[in-house]
Amino acid sequence: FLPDPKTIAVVGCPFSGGQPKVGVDKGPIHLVEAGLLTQLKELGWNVQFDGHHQFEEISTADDPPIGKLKNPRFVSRVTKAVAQVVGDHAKKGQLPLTLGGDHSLAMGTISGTLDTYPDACVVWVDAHADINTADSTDSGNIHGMPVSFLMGLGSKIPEFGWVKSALRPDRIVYIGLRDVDAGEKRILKENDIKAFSMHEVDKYGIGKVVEMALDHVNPKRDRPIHLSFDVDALDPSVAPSTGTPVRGGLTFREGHYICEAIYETGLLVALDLMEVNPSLADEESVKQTVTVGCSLVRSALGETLL
Ligand code: 6HN
Ligand code: MN
Ligand code: MN
Ligand code: MN
Repeated sequence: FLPDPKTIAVVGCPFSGGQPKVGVDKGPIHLVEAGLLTQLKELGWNVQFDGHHQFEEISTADDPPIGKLKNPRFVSRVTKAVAQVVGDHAKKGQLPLTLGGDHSLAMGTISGTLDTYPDACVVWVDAHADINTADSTDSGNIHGMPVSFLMGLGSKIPEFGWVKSALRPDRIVYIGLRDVDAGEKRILKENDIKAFSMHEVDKYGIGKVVEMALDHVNPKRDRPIHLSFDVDALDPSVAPSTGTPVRGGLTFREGHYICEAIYETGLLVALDLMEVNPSLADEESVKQTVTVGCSLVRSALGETLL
């Protein structure tokens, strides 16, 4: 889907409004400072980076909750801007690489992708399903809800009226789940959404799981793929610096295998790396998490082992 010369448009999103922990907004800065852009150039990509996006803050006083949703206006405004930026890059034939920031940003990135490629499918790699609705959420944190908003599930929030219900339930597949809220389990069942939890990763192995996942969302291997990778999909021993770590996650190799296998399809059109939080855990853990984040991105963009 991408014309030559192949160009990555890096969309740095220092944003944390979808969840309460400070620091996740520093994720993109650390990833870029660790040399990610140079590494991608070394893989043969043109890399375009116009600096990290600046989002005009809205003070909490001016952004009271709507129902249970926290920071709704701020999240809506930022994700809408991200949708525009990602969509613009994709329409130019570039591959948007969005560096988060918290996972509410995917409301923007996937909107941008679907606006450009209406038949795209999404591979969502995460410990969590991020499919709470405005009704089902316990935390009120919007990073736990982007998928339901993209599908138009739950009560409509006028503030998010710009989000089209463009994501079909059969066009997303999950890998790595292990902390899914009761309401989310119901939503997954009701909408017949395919998910490979850690149980299936253990049972079948990651190679088979990725094959089955792609068979579900992309049976003829002809649809563009958006990969949204939450670093908390990895086990906390591999990626400790993240806001909602859950034990029992993907190994270093399982995470990388997913990225490599998706690159191999030749169908990747957009990539998110989310939830790297350099303020959580000690310095060594931060370095480890940032380093693994960079290497996941490289694997998804063509780095091979041989
Ligand atoms: N993430 N299910 C929980 C919630 O608050 O709705 C956790 C969400 C985590 C979101 O990691 O991107
Ligand atoms: Mn840009
Ligand atoms: Mn997530
Ligand atoms: Mn997560």
